[in-house]
Amino acid sequence: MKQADHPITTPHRNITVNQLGYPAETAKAFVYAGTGGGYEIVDTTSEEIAYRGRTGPAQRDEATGTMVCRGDFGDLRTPGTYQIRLNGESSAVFTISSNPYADLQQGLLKGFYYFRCGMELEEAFAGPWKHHACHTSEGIVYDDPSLRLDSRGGWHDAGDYGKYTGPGAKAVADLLLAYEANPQTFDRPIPLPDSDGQMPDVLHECRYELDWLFKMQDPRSGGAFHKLTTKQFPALDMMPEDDRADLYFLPVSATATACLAGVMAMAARIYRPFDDTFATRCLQAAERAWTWLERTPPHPNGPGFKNPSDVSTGEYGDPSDLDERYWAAAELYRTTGEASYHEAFRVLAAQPFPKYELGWTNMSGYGTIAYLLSAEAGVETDAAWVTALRNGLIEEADQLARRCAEDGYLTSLRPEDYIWGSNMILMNNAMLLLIAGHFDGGERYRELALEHIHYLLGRNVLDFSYVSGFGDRPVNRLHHRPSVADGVEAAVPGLVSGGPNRNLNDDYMLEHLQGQPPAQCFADHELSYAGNEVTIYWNSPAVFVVSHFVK
Ligand code: G3I
Ligand code: 9MR
Ligand code: ZN
Repeated sequence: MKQADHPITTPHRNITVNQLGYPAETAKAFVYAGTGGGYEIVDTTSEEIAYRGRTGPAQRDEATGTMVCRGDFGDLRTPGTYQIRLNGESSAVFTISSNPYADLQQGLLKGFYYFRCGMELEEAFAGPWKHHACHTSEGIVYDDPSLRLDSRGGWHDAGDYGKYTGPGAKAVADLLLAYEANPQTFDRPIPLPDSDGQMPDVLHECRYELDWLFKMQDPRSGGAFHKLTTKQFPALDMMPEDDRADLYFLPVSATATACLAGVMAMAARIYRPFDDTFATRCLQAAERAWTWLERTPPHPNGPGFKNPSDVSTGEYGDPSDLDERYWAAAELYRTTGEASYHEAFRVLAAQPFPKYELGWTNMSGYGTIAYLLSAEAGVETDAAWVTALRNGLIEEADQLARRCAEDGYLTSLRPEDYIWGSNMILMNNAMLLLIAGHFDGGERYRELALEHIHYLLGRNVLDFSYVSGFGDRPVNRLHHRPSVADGVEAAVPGLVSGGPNRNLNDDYMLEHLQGQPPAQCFADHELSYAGNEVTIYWNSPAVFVVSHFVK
């Protein structure tokens, strides 16, 4: 494998910082895996000492299994380039500036362009990561092989080339919410081949996925096919255009159908000012999916979608469809104001399932957000439900805040949260904190959300920036087929790695990481799909979070 010859050359450091730097007017801290003491922060331009401080006391940190201490240097606000020195050790060189994450936001969004399927990625936009059009053939309908349908477009899910309805809906929902929350931060063109100077690029990018999601609606029933994939994963070193095995539309599932309804109803609202025809088409798709759901009894306890025995690509099984239905009802109500959706929402809200989750297994948080935003927008809502959901949201955020105070690296991840895709949990939690902050009006949650960005960009025990191409020690050997196969030394940039996974769910981890503490169960290696893969729905909450800190 070509990247094996190019291991990361920057050595691991014990003094860890956000490798991209810190916004000037915020709290700033580094974390040191060691016992600490007096430190200096050197201005690397003048070589003069800009700041002196002492770390706090060292404490044992459960998730990382190390003694850690923290140095707070929020008072240092002068824009510049700095390095921390402590006990003869040095940190990465980082900046303090007014707007340190503008390129990161653009890069994370550009990541979606690199996931695009069905079109050539031209050098003008893709640089060395260009490739030919892939997966352009019709897909075979699994439960009626005589039926073949247009399947082209959308984003690859991850390091594999499958395309899955639910995960796609989560990714679009995060990006659309990011745009709704901070539209001005999306003014700068990426640019994309579809940039037109009218509609922001984030909406062009989402439209690429939405255009594909239309194709996932079964023309026979209005339900949504669960996924579109080959029967098996292709080899790890295969470029997308060389993956020519038959593509199958796997059977309709309720979770996929509800996700399609939710995201289409959302899109109908957001695209309305830019493209009336497209918005109407989105709404029709959402309504048709909802009609399918009305005909189909919910399954609160499974079974949900199961791979047929001859299919081994991602299953994305989900025992309950109540949360996806809840999301769909909330979005349809927010967009149309029709009483029947409100009633459906209330019935679902009364069911005992968590209401604040943002993962593909539980999309309830999107429903809660939609309902609370409806109230804010003046759509008629139930005061009792608004109060209960708002209070519940704040309670969740308070719980996350308490965990941040207990963690050596200042995040809300508990030792048990370091599982497959822990960086999604990290970013989802930060997202929840920001949304709670929106409804609560305080600054505290926002500050905690920023600590999660610092972890993602290098202030973690492994001193990794978990975003390819960003920071001075980024992950580079991703489990991402194009990055493995394209012969380019640098991985496709702007992709969020899954992160540490204490369950060691792949052979590479089992062989190399036995006995490691949860937050150290990670290797930057392409064979480690349970730690170092990338997905659209790990990138998307990062876009949401980072957008809050871009000017
Ligand atoms: O829900 C349980 C939780 O209750 C339990 O405490 C925890 C502890 O182990 O596990 C949780 O389940 C995990 C589940 O994800 C939910 O997040 C499983 O352990 C874990 O194995 C499972 O991993 C998923 C993986 O597929 C395998 O099914 C990842 O989330 C999911 O992101 C990943 O998705 C793959 C696609 O199938 C194919 N494409 C690539 C993509 C990313 O790797
Ligand atoms: O590449 C696959 C990745 O996208 C999935 O997340 C992962 C788990 O389903 O599986 C990967 O494929 C591996 C397969 O499961 C086992 N044989 C090796 C494959 C990687 O080349
Ligand atoms: Zn493709």
